[in-house]
Amino acid sequence: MATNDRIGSRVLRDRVMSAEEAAALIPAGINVGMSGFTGAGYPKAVPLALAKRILDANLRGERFRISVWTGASTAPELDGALATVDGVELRLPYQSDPVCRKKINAGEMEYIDIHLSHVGIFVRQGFLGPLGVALIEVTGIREDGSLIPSSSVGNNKVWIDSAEKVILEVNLWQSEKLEGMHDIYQRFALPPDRLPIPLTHPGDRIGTPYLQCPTEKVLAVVVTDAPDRNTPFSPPDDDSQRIAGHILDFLGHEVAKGRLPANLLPLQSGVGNIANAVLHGLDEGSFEGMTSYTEVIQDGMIELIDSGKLTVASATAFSLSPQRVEQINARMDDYRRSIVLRPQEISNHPEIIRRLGCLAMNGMIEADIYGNVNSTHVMGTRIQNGIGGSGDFARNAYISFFMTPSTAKRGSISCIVPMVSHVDHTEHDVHVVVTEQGLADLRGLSPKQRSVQIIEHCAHPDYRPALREYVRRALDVSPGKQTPHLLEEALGWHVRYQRTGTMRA
Ligand code: 0RQ
Repeated sequence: MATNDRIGSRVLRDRVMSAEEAAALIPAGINVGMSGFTGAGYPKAVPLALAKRILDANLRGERFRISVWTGASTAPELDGALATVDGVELRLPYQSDPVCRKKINAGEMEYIDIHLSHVGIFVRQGFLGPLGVALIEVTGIREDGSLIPSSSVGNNKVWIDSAEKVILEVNLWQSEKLEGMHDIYQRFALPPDRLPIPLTHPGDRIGTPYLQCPTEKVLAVVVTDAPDRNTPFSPPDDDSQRIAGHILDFLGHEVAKGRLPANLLPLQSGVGNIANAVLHGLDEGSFEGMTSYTEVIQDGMIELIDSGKLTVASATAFSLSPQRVEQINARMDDYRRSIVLRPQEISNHPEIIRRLGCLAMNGMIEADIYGNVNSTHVMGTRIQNGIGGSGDFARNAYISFFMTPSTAKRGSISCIVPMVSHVDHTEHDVHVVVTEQGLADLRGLSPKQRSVQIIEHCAHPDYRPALREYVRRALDVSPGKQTPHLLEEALGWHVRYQRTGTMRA
């Protein structure tokens, strides 16, 4: 593929330069909005060149840091490289990089963990300060200067609209057949001028396939040829398969009761082993004509499309294994009919999620006996990844599921606790808790009733006696009987783990 075939605009062809030359145009101290969502569509060359520049500055004894805003998580070439040279002052809205995590938890990097649907609004309203540079990976540039997005859309439209200057990476590795898969909604407005977003079915197209960027904003165009992160998926383990089994039984039960249509409602699925096991289970199950309105399209979604069980999938990014990427790239014309990639302002929009009635399925770190959920902090203080889109979906879902194995760290930690050590999703936003032990349907139950369901159906049998005993004594001595607690003991539950290595009362 010749570079010129991918850069139709003559004006922008004249701005092609090396990654090092482009990185030299990024001043220290600014906010940089980068493309990228779950390891797809992130810039591959300029962040590495910038990291090298920062390292050189460090060696000269100079401090050089920028703030990095993205769609969601990226990859070692971006987050890892910049964090390793201590080049990130502040990171938002989501990360899952081990080096970043270490720096954040050591107090060496500021991190703002934001609902993914809020980021665009915050930037457009000016809450986060000026955006100096947008650094965006695209599949190609058309003759008129409009941009063909790549394997994720994320916040790219917000960055391009809001940034003073734009640097583009044209990645020849991305399939040129991605053109036409995207739907970029163009009519965003701030209150009081907002209008309803006219999307009533996951497959609706309400925008245009291209990102618009004034050519005078573009400082540089860098040509790359490198793959997305694309981590291989391991086959679902036993716990994941059991969790998936409980969810499938529950969905069947809801259909039988007439509370869900036979083809279910649009599915939102987090990423990872459990989510993939659920999708795999749906592929083997009997539901037909399903749809998906979600953030990321992972392998399990593609399997469902291939088997004809999923008719359409809407997301903001791919998150695929290397084998699936090859398959998609070879049959892109087929997939373009059943996949729509949108800005995350639309994929995660509460108005649309509520209207469509999504079934939201997300992972968690721990849940408490009353149904509050911690998705982000290990032992209350150490960030793991971030809330991502789980809050956008859970709060507005038709049914919101939270899933985890009942224990962590080879059984020494119970993922069902008296009181979560950090709250991301409150008891009001959590409808169903699922572990390999079973499923607790919390809808329509009071806190005390919920505690029975969660302990008896979800907690590991080794921890049930301690949790039952906690509730019994809390009911006895707690000054309030609505949500009974023994506060010192509830907080001590996690502290005790640090002393004894096991999280039992
Ligand atoms: O630690 O890596 O040291 O072994 O936490 O846990 O079991 O690998 O779980 O990969 O499914 O992630 C909630 C983090 C689960 C994820 C979370 C330890 C455990 C391990 C990771 P090690 P696992 P998963 C849409 C929705 C928020 C974002 C979201 C997440 C590590 O699902 O980031 O939902 N969710 N996005 O050992 C102490 C406990 C623990 C514990 C697990 N109770 N106590 N440690 N761990 N439970 C997707 C997007 O937004 C893109």
